[in-house]
Amino acid sequence: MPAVTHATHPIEGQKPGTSGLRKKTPVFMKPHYLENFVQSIFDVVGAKGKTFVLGGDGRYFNDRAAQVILRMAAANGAARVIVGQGAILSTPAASHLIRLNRTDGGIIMSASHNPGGLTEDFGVKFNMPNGGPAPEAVTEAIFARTQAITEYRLEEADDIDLAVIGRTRLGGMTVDVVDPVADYAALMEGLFDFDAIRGMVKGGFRMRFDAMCAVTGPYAQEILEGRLGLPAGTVVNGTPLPDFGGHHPDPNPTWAHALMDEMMGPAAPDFGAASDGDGDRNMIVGRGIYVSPSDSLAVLAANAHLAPAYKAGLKGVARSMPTSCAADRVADALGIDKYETPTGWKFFGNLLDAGRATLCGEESFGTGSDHVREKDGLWAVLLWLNILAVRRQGVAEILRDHWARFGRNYYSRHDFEALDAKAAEEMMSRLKASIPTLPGTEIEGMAIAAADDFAYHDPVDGTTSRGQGVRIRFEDGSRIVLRLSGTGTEGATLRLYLERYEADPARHGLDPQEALAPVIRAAHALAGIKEQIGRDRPNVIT
Ligand code: VG1
Ligand code: CO
Repeated sequence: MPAVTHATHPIEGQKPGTSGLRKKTPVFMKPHYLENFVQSIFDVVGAKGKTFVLGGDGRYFNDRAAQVILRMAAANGAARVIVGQGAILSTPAASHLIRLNRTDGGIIMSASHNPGGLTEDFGVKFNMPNGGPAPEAVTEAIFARTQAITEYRLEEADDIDLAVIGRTRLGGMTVDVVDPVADYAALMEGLFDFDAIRGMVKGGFRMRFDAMCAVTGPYAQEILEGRLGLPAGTVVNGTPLPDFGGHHPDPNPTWAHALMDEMMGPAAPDFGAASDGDGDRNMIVGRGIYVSPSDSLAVLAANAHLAPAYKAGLKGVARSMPTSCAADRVADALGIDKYETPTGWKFFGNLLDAGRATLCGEESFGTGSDHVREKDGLWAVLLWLNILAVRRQGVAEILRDHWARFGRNYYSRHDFEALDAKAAEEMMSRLKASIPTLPGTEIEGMAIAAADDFAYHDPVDGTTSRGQGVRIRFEDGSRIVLRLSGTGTEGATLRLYLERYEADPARHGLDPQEALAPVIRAAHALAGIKEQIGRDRPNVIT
């Protein structure tokens, strides 16, 4: 059957954001839309004779998009595509398969934590041969290509049966349909002390894992219930659904409220966790205590040596700029390198490849290590379980010990969603213009020590990424960060990040919003949020 060349024309706005291209599903389903973006990827990275990995989080249109991408890969001369059964692969599992099979990269179909369905979101991103998201230079080149494209190639062929594991052919290309879970589960078993965790489970340890009807269900069932012996029913919402059961698959206290209610209630198990649409995020909750992602990164960094894979210690710890400085305190205490990168996992890739960082994390419920090149939700859960099993303590005890030793970085993120994009951009421009006048001034009784628009100089490849968010540091060490989201699909989203350090253990039990009240007031006054975007309250607080 022939490969056919179709004429096309550039489509507005196919610019990849923080992680790939995300749009409303009907936009992706428009004639030529998916095809243009995928052809642009192949035009930039080259397809002839290459091997790619393909999979997605199972959301609406995932199965159709997979068939189109396979036919395009074949028509562009790819030698082989490894695809997860049912076109399913979690983002970290895709990253692992790309590395394990030494492939030329992979295409992941996901809009991550954004809801799925015909009226919700879809997304596509390209990952490099190292398993990590394409760096800015590559996504810029892909975008430029979408603006100049005139044709795409598609193999005329029937659908491949992706429900059946095994090898088939599509035109001149080999298609290997693989078990999406097996290799990933084996990787996890090699990193952690499963015997110690099994022992803890035998001793009565109980947990709840909320897969939010998204991609991690099958992974969590196999690993937690299958290999670690946790009782059936430990994993809830474990079947991936095209609309995620109507859930917003974002593991935070707002969207995972059923899990939060259980963990704060009288019948709470020892440990609770949730993951997002594509399985790269995690939320950690102890009995009666929520662990902020920034604290989770710091605790994992301080205790990682208790797991077999990290027993030699960490080379360094990297965090995204808006993530709290709690991990920096651990790095300083351990005498290891620390890095501050822009938002988005793609910026960790070079540090991981160069062996300069072992652990990475973002405030947005993302943690990971050099075992893959993506953040990894289940990995974080398993590292926590390994630590709990070795320390024989509960989450609350571990967290309080951590704060007593390092101090507590009170932290919160306030999101203002679906804003008028122009108003939000104007607010940011005004704020940026005021940066030089800020140091040395006072706002709401707080003295500003420094302010900038964050620019990152990659220490490995020497590139610079500018305009990554406004940082304001106060004399008392408190911090405010403001940036616009790069993953939203409706208007603009303002993210306001707030942080305050507290050394005194007597003051470690405050409610974060109370502890941060002066910083919140200063942020609103400084940016003129109410006046500029017409909101005085965030929609989501994490
Ligand atoms: C958000 C988070 C960022 C994360 C990104 C992708 O980006 O803030 O930390 O890397 O989502 O996560 P933004 O630009 O909306 O702030 V996921 O789970 O979509 O792969
Ligand atoms: Co995600």
